[in-house]
Amino acid sequence: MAFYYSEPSRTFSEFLLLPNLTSKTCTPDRVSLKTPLCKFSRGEEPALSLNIPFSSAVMQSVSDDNMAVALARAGGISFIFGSQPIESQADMVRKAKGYKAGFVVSRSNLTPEHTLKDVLELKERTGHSTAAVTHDGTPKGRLLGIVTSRDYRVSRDAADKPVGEFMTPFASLIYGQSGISLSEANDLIWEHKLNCLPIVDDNGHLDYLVFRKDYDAHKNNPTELLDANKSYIVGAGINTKDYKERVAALVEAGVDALVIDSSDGYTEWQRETIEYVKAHFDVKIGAGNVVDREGFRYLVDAGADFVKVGIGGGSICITREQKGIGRGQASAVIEVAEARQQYFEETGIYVPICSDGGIVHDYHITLALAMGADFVMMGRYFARFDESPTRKLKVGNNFVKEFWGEGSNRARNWQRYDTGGKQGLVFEEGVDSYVPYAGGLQENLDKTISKIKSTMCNCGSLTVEQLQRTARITLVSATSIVEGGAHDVILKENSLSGE
Ligand code: RVP
Repeated sequence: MAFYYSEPSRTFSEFLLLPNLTSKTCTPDRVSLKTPLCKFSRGEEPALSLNIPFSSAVMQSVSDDNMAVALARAGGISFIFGSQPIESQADMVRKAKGYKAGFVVSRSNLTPEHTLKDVLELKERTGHSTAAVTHDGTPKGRLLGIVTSRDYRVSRDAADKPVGEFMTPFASLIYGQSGISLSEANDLIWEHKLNCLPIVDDNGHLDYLVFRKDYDAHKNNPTELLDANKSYIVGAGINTKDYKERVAALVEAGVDALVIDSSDGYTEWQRETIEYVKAHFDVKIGAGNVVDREGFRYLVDAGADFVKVGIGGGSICITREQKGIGRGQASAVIEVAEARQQYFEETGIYVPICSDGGIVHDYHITLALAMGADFVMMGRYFARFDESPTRKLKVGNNFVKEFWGEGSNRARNWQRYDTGGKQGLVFEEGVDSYVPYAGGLQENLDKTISKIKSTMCNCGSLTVEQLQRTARITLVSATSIVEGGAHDVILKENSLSGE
């Protein structure tokens, strides 16, 4: 006979936190959001931790190299999408790992033969007011000069005036030699009152640009997530089909952590993949997704470094409607967290869990942590930002960004869903959609993080671990949810709503 759970499966919106005593020393500026990414033994430090409990989803419309850099700069991790050819995914990892905080590969480049018209078009297209002039117009070509808006007067100069005639030529440029440190570059910037310092190699080829504003940003990012070589920590998604070649290429590109990306991780294919990766490579590997203790235990026994939780809760996911499998995200996290605790008591090994999908409001993140998640993974949340890889469009009067599921026809990520056959996607498990455009990642994260820290203080917790241990959580009735929003008043325009 089938097994029936006595409790319905629940979502985050059905729960609230109760305050615990807040001591006078429990203030948001003292809260640490540091959290383990990979398993560790009692009394030891995890080999990899996050400085904020955020990861971005393994999705084409969310996590590329650009997102990886932006999120690692803030202290979290991106798992670069795996539904692309092995070489292009490895290239993205390489780019993100090669990105030296503060040193950027020039993204606006010209040759001396380009014209003022080209400069203006480039500026319009990219928003960059500094362009490098190289012999071949590539970011690593021989540096011939720099063009900024101080080099031309649109009202006076002819549109067809060649760049070579008005750029600041190499001979007059202050530049740094490849290999200098960020603080040496900064000294040059200050000494010579520059906005941008080109970094040039021994052959006169452009290596990087260092911008004054980026240096300030670097100083303002005390939580950035760096490896021992001061490169950003970068993750990548893999599947259970081409993992032998893919993992080799990703490890070679410098990836720090892998995750097997699948809608259902409780499978022998995942066990085989984990065992193979553990036997052949020195790299961390998470697995999932699961929604119960059996799934968790199976992946941990196979050797997973962390386990991802959630089936069917993603904003673009229609797995539950299409196939009738899944579980309310809160119930899934609660049960897997219990299994993790039991495993820890039995073995002394702590396996972090990641709540993946279904975060709608910022407070859902705090709830997920309180229920035992060590970090969350989000797609929709990050898709809204400038740093996501998709187009920003105007629909009606609003700006939106594109966002599509890995199980949609658009992504064609059949490895994520298939169950062993070679038939590909027969039906969709995800939709193609828009999300409201929300601006830059950092400013949005700052707001979300302030809310999490503030709630943690209400709960008397200065760390994620303390929140997990001491949180008191209550179910809410459908009618009391109404009580929680603004009610029985006439709202003025521009009143707070949303997130
Ligand atoms: P959300 O944050 O609610 O947008 O959810 C993102 C998660 O949804 C992903 O991390 C992944 O687990 C899941 N996903 C991605 N594509 C699809 C799909 O097409 N069904 N689901």
